[in-house]
Amino acid sequence: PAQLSPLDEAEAFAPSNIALCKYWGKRDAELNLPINNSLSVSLGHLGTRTRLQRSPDGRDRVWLNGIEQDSSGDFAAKLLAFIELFRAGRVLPVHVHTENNIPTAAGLASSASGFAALTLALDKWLQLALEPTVLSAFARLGSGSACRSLFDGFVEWQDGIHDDGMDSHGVPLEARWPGLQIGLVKVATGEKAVGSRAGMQRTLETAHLYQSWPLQAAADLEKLHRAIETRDFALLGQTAEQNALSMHATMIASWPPLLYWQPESVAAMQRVWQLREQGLALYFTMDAGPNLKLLFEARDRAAVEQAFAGLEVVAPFGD
Ligand code: 2P0
Repeated sequence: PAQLSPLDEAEAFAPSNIALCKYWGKRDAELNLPINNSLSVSLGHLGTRTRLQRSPDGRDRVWLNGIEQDSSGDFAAKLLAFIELFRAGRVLPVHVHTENNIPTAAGLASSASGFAALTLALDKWLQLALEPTVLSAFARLGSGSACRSLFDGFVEWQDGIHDDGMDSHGVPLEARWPGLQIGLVKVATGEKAVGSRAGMQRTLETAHLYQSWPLQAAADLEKLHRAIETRDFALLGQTAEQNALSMHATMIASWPPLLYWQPESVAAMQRVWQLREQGLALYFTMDAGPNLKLLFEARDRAAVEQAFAGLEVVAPFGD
């Protein structure tokens, strides 16, 4: 719109999300259009709160967890470039306050909840009142997985067919799963050597194995929908775990090789397999990093917490 009427201040929250069927590979790197549909679960109260304030000093400034960020640094630059999509050249300096309540020990990405919260805050601040799916498509431009963080519960990111990407956004599923638990196993924190963006590009360009990935993802997506509809936890867990390992197989088959695992990651996987052999309904998923995210149900929480000391547990649909 030609006329934007910013409020003095606006604030929004968006949850982090964990994919059960992963997004890995883009058909358009500029618009973050994916090769395959993905399906995630949002993490309830864990995520990002963003407050936008009409700048009292005429400058764009950015704070992260109360600490002002260098405006030419990566974090602020990426965020301000995204805001510029909404300002479209108009002079509307802004102060951005971003707070993550994701436990730093959890090894969770914050770019998904960050761009989703920023998109929601921009919509409020500029009084745009856009549709949720339109906001989801916009959030995708900041970070692909952010389009899934616009919604609670299970969310499918549909890849879409249009070149402009406006049909590539999250779609929330109606089904809920009370008692579904996610346990965050911290193996290592700190910056990873190769981020997701560069990692998926490398896989696409160098791993022949990647050719099978879209087939894997399509089959897994169908299984996940069936698992969610019929509350079949074993099917959900198996599918998520195999999907994550299939994605990692394509990473490992890249050149130079992309191995996000640490010895402790493998030890934790083996512990999960051992517990499963002993009858525990426990599965894991992993993203572009060394940490595991355990999947289990509320009735097994005590047993899982006993096996993994210091586990951070999230119940996306409540206990
Ligand atoms: C996912 N990941 O589905 C997958 C699994 C990482 C591994 O979405 O380049 O930060 O900003 O679109 O969204 C992380 O990728 O990448 C991600 P960009 P993004 O959760």
